[in-house]
Amino acid sequence: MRLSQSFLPVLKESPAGAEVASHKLMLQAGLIRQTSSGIYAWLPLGNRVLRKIEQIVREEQDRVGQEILMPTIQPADLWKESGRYDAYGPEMLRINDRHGREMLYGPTNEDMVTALFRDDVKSYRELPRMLYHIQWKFRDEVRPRFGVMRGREFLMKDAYSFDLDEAGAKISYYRQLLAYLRTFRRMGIRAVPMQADSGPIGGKLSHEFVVLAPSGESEVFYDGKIEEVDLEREGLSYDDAEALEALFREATGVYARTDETHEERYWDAVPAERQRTGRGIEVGHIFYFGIRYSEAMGLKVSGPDGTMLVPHMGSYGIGVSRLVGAIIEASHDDNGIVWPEAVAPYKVGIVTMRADDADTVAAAERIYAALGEAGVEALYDDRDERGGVKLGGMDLMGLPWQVVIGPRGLKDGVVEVKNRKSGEREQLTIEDAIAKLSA
Ligand code: P5A
Repeated sequence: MRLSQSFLPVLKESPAGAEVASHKLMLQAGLIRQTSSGIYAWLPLGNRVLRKIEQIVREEQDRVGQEILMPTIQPADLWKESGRYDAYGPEMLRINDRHGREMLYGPTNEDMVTALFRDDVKSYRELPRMLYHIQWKFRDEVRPRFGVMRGREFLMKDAYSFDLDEAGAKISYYRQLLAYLRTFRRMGIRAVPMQADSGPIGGKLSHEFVVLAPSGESEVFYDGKIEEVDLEREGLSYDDAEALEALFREATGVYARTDETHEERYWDAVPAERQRTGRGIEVGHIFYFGIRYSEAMGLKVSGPDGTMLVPHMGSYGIGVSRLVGAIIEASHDDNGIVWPEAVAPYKVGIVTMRADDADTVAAAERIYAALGEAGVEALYDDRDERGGVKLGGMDLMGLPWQVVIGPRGLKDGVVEVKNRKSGEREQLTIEDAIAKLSA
């Protein structure tokens, strides 16, 4: 993409009113704009990151479940059936349609998915199942803040599992645990599973996935031993129930809690030299709540001997839009964002130091075309701007690689390739630069 043809409104000054680095950087680098309190429009750069995160989530969820798409608007009746319409409170955006029917903008989908499943599934042979979707949610948060990290409208991946009994439901829970650990690792971050409260979703087994960052909303307490646990278990099959349970025990057996569940008596048992405290951002949350919704909504299937069974369920959320902010919190420096390559909006930024020098422009065009042919996503700053301004913009946007082209280097037949994260610079011939960045 050529910057001269992009909608990429970069702010010169750090925006006022943003409290945390990610919110500031997302506004300054032109990823988002607020349209009302807690509601944001995603501009091209932000949208590309959001879609990359979404795609990683999708690929990992496809290994354990099937994708569906439920609507954002739901009938209130479903929530009355499950018995939580009144209990949910003012966080729910309630709407009346033109016929006066009560509707709502979904804050989550347990009720709807239970009804969908109930209407079509009749036999134990059709279980277990795992369904997920990636859809916008609305929660009228009392204090929307930190940009997309606590928004009112936000993109969530929510999965729902249906099993014949508690033992089966636990395996579904362990599968999602592993899928989550792999998902976050692919995005270049490490999220620690922490024991959680289940809140308005309900149930007795629940874990949050927390990315450590000083600006996080929750205080966290954990045993440093978790850093040594191999959480992603390469090669572990989702069909190996025993190994999944072993992973669950190891990953959740180490003390790791937020301020909501922290208990001094267990904390005191962690050796002092291993006690770690800090702050964290919740990027995912998983729940096992048994027959809470299936029983209330009349979901049952016939068992092998003809008796009726009430399926055990769980739900599993990932804050897709929150992750954009969380990744920035975990990966930025004084000059701007430092995107992990897997979620970067473009892999390479191309900068001409002198847009009025024909050789510089020719070299840049050649690199841009070659990268395009190799399928490498590049953002080419072809504007007639001062070189320094362009370099500052590139650092701010945080693309993993920069190719800087100017008359001085070209005289010696080289361009500069810079790694945004390490700051390392290499002088390479045009061909070598193309080869390196296409690898
Ligand atoms: C699990 C899936 C649920 O809603 N029902 C379906 C369960 N869980 S949750 O913890 O309430 O939300 C799941 C994840 O969504 C993100 N999230 C938010 N992101 C941005 N702004 C918000 N206001 C917001 N609220 C929740 C979090 O990442 C959370 O873990």
